[in-house]
Amino acid sequence: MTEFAAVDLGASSGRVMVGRAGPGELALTEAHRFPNEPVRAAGTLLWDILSLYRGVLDGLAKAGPVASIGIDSWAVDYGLLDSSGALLGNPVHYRDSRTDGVPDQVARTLGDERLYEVTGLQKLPFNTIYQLVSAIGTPQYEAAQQVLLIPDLLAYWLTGELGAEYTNASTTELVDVHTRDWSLPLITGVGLRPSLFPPIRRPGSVIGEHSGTPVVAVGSHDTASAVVGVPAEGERFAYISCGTWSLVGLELPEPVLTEESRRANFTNEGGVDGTIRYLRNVMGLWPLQECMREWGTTDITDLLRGAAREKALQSVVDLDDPVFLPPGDMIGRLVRAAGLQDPSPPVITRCILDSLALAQQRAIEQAQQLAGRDVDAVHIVGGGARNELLCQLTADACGLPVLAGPVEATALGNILVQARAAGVIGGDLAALRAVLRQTQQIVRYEPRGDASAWRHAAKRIAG
Ligand code: LFR
Repeated sequence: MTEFAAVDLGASSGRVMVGRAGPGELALTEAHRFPNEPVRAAGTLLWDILSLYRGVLDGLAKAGPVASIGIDSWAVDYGLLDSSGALLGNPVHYRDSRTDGVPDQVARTLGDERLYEVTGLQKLPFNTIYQLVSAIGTPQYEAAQQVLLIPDLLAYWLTGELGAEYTNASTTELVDVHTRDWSLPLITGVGLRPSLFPPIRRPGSVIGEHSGTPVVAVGSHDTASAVVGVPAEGERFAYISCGTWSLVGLELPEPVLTEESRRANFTNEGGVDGTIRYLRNVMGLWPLQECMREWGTTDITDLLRGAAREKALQSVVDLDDPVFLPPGDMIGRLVRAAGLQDPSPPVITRCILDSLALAQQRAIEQAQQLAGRDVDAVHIVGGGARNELLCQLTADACGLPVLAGPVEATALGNILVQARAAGVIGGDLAALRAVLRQTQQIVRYEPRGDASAWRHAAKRIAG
């Protein structure tokens, strides 16, 4: 068995995991976990990137000797480097409000239809394109020589090598989904400098070395690694990578770029091995995390027990509403949107979970229609796979079996791509997923009752 280190940075914590892999074998242990606490300074919400890098270095030291290192994180955010390679300020958090109004401004220049034709990306206010356009004219932007997405920035600090890993670059809304490379017409069309963007690198390629250990490009977008980590058999499956976000969709060989798909705001993000991650961002567990922060509790078990005792579908909200995107006063926003009379923690938790199951069901149904592919099962991976109530409600809402696990799909996807690059495990994505099915615990939830109550609830929201 060979050991690999996966650096996995999430919105609320970072981890360095050690994966042991061999033919038919795959096991993970956590070497180090550290908090990821954004900081608001002078009115801007920032990532504390040096504290994250400190966590990565400490974690790699604790992990000990490994065959290689792979890094993944959330998407879209970046650091700017000056001509000496120094970082120009802290990366800004995608939930910061600096892009307010920018998507409409860019749409007026380029047109949303053209943007979708070229990139296939869903329009999210925080896509890199909008963040960069909002930075044009600032001293930082004017001094910048390179833009590096978060995992590429960390890889640069570890190895001294510049590059842009493809799956994550695909989330910028500046990559052409046809050529799978930077779109120069779009970059210049919005007034950005093409020289800012380093060459694209593919998952599985060697980036460089850190203290003699190879650093290997993986699906550096955490969701791309999570999709590798979905233990599905065949093609007829939907996945939900459920954590702070729920990324809900299908794996396809080609993008879907129809007008209906654009209107439904489905994205065609780049996956490992040239696949397309056809999905939509659903608000995920973020609203619950924010409420828990306001309630001052970290005990989700107790909340879920209370929520399970509440009557189903009493109040639902449209979790796709961008009103829930920024941090702060989440309870107030939910109470107002749902018209809750009794905003106790169990009632609010149940409202969030019912609404999330409903939003997930809607995305799965739409993805099937838009892509013309039916599914037989829904895989839930990531932290949400631990949430039994959410898994059951999702099965009920979809009228399909839910297969929950692994919780650590992202780190496992990261390790699998490294293990394959090292020649320790062979094969295509199907072969990698077969290893997951042999080695990881997966829990099956059958749908209960008929889904009509869910359809009525969906109408309540739409109406
Ligand atoms: C999940 C994720 C999503 C992306 C969001 C913001 O962690 O990477 O895929 O849309 O974070 O980057």
